[in-house]
Amino acid sequence: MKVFDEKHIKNIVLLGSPKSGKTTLAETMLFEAGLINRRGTVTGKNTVSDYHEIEHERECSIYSTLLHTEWRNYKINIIDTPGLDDFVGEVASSVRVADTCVFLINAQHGVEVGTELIWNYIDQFNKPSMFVFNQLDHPKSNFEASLESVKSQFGAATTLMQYPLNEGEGFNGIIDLLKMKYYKFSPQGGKPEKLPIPESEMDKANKLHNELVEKAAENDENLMELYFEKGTLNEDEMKEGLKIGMRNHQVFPIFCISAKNDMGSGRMMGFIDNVAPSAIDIKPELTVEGEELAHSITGPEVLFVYKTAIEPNLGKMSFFKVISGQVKVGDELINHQNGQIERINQLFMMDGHKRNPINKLVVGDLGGVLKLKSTDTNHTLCGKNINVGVEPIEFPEPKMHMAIIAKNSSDDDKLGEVLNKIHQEDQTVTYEYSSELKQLIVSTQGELHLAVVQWIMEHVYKLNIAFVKPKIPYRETIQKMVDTSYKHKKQSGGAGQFGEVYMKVEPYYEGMPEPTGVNIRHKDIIDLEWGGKLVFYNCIVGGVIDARFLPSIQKGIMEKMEEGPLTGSYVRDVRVMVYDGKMHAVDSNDIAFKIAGMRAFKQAFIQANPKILEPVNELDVLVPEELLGDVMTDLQTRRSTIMGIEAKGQYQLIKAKTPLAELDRYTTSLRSITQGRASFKKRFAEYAPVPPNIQEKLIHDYNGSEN
Ligand SMILES: Nc1nc2c(ncn2[C@@H]2O[C@H](COP(=O)(O)OP(=O)(O)O)[C@@H](O)[C@H]2O)c(=O)[nH]1
Ligand SMILES: [Mg+2]
Repeated sequence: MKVFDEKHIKNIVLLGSPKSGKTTLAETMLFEAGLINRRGTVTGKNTVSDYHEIEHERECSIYSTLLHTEWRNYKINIIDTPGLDDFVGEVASSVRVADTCVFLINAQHGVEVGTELIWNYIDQFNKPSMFVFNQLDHPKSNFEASLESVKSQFGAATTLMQYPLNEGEGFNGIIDLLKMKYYKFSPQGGKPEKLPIPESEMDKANKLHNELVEKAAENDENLMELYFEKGTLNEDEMKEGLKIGMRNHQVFPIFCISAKNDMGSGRMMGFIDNVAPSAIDIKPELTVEGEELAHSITGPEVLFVYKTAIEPNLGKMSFFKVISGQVKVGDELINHQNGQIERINQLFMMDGHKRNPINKLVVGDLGGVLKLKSTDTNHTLCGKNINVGVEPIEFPEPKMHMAIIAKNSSDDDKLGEVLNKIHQEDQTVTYEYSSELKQLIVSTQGELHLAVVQWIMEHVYKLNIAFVKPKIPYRETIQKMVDTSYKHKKQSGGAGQFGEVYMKVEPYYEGMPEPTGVNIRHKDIIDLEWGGKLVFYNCIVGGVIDARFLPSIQKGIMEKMEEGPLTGSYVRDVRVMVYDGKMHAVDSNDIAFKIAGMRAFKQAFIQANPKILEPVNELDVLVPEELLGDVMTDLQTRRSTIMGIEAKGQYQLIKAKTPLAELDRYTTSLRSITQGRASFKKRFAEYAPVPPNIQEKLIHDYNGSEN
């Protein structure tokens, strides 16, 4: 395999809504370059990019795939991504290592669902970007309307480079505004004829060409001067201006193609070769140490692992970008995160599942390496004389949580191990054992993502599993003060037990005054692991209970607080004053006082108007204006309190507080109410009392389950 030098490597990522044609375009780009001699199709389950069995089953991309093509002495690395927002983790990692984002717009629909979500990742890094209008051959293609939607969403930086001729079923032409040529395709597509622009298009083409010249001049003072002098710019000068504009995230060029009919991708690749920035043209990489690391061939050797795949029968494949220097077979590198030494036994250029061995890769290039022992996604590998960590990829927060159970209990132990492997491959799948809920909780981006996890567990790891709704971590507390006492006395056989306590139990709140009417001897403030406090006062007068028994009483209370009297949930925010009692010279001991403390507390708690509290989340729901009503109605059925609504461009931002118990499958239902046009964020806000009818039901269910 040929080694390309750093000036001749371009890294692009294909982004866009599902079914816009990313995978088809990737296939076409390989075919155009002669790297494959037959084009596969997504439905034919034979594309280079969608090679996983689950992708064949679902006929869509689920994983990001690294491929490459070669166009006029340049190597273009292509990362094809899934469009569904359940798999946005793959977008996050791919955008991170790409140098140009190629955003596909389905010309049938214009800007679609989930676009903002993807765009946020581009914007975050100000990545050079271009738009490609695909499916111009489709009978429903509407270039003008799609263009309008792109302009209104992405603003003045969108820059028309081409427009289509004979859009729709007879699509066969592109007017190129940079070259001022008419590209005419035969019905089979492929290499077009380059013709003069037809007379009938001249006015329009001239006008748009002039706009393009201005756009190219805008980004650089010298070009601006040149433009004022000459009244125009030549092609090279325009390319220079566009390149600067792209690098500064101020020009988003627009191209026209039909990926399916193999029309226009060659011209687009030519532009990527000549104008799109390569890794060495873009800003230095930031390290976690806060330093800049230049993308330089003579710099120290630094690799950044952006993706990990665990292939059955093959082992772990790590995908990396050469951030600086060059990597060769046989190199020994140090993992910045854990100090382990990794040897590069083989290096690959990747085309889907096809591995092309290569001896070295230079700065900017993307590649794969097999069987690294201690290296995961987001790790940095460093050569001698340097030890830096590249700023990690920030993966999105999980949106959906489910408890996982093995159908066969002998598989219980394997669950964690397999989930760990799945997490290595996809960091947006997380899992955690909740000792509170006594459930293993798996978190994903949505229902489809969860279905993929289930598929992998069953098909790859042969584990039969089910997902069930996680329990809600309720809390219990009280609402009034109760004064109570309990005598624990046991005299059957042997040594007896005796302990008697008097206590006041009341709700605790931050900043409340010290209790009155008691004699405070000692105060303990306990920050409970599960939130809230227990404040415990020893108010014993005249030594009626030995000080050494007070910790036992407190322990008894704590034990009850760990398993609340109403539903077995944790108790929080109570204050207890132990102010009287009795002990027995022989029969009193720690256990007796622990039991007395526990029972007195339980008795008081039940009389103190106890309340079940539920976790409430703060929701930010971003929704297109016309769907506001539907989303609000749905939120209201979920017992939400609407805190406010703000306008955000064409969107409305609803801020609400919603009980966690009501957020079951919210991702899915919001998607179906809005056809995926809304997004949301949630975070824990507070614990709040549940309504009386729900309290009754919870207590009833708990008592039922106890019997
Ligand atoms: N008419 C037409 N269909 C296309 C074009 N590109 C892709 N498609 C079809 O759109 C569907 C989705 O394509 P795919 O490449 O899987 O889209 P992706 O989800 O963006 O990767 C497939 O059935 C393709 O055949 C195109 O240029 N024109
Ligand atoms: Mg795809």
